[in-house]
Amino acid sequence: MVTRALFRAIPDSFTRAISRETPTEPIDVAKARAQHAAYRAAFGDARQVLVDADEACPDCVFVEDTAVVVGTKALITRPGAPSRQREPSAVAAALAPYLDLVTMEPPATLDGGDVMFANDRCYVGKSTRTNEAGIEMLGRLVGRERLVVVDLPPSVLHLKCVVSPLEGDQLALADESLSPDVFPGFEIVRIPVAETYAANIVALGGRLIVAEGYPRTLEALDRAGYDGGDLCEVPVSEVQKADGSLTCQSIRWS
Ligand code: CIR
Repeated sequence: MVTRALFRAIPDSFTRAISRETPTEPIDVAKARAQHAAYRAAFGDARQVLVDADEACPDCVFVEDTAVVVGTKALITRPGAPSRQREPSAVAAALAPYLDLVTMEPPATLDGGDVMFANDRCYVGKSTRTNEAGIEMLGRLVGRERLVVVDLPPSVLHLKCVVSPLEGDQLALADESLSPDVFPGFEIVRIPVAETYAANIVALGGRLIVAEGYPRTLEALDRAGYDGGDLCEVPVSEVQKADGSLTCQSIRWS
């Protein structure tokens, strides 16, 4: 159950956010802010913490990468992209009234987008952003016996770009990304490869926030037991231009 969520406002400098491919259309910051407001509205009753934007941090809206909540603690990360390593300090200050902070030190790097809690396990992607030392530090916090390390190909930015937890023991997994064998004991909801982007879903305890414009994903979720009333579609065109999606725009805890 998500009862609190932290978000960060979008700076004007968002037009310079990291992107692996130059978007065909530049980012429209006003539209990005309207889409961010729609995303926040989808959290309904959750108590929201909003951190100010920082113009020196074009990617600061992607707060998920800066902290991982583990019970009553928050691991303040050291993001793998050097241009993002100034982001966590303001997030840490905003989380401090609610959670005990543990701060990651160099040479560790870890992006929260590589961390997925599902049932009693903690999956972590070893990626271009998350290194061995970062995984080691996460393991100390969550307990090594719970940790499952997943090697990601360089084409996958973060673990949760291709898999995300739904309700109970269900996972949404993009076809042709990772083997379902990596996730024994879970019911896999298959997301068609053409809609891989939509495998990133926020589960809020009964309701799902999904990316707008992915009809076959909605069909897959319908077959898995989610009807229209359980789903909240939000627009994502502008964060998508910066390789962002849904989970990355919030830090959620209860
Ligand atoms: C980056 O490349 O770091 C950002 N432009 C996008 C980060 C998205 N984060 C996530 O999916 N967890």
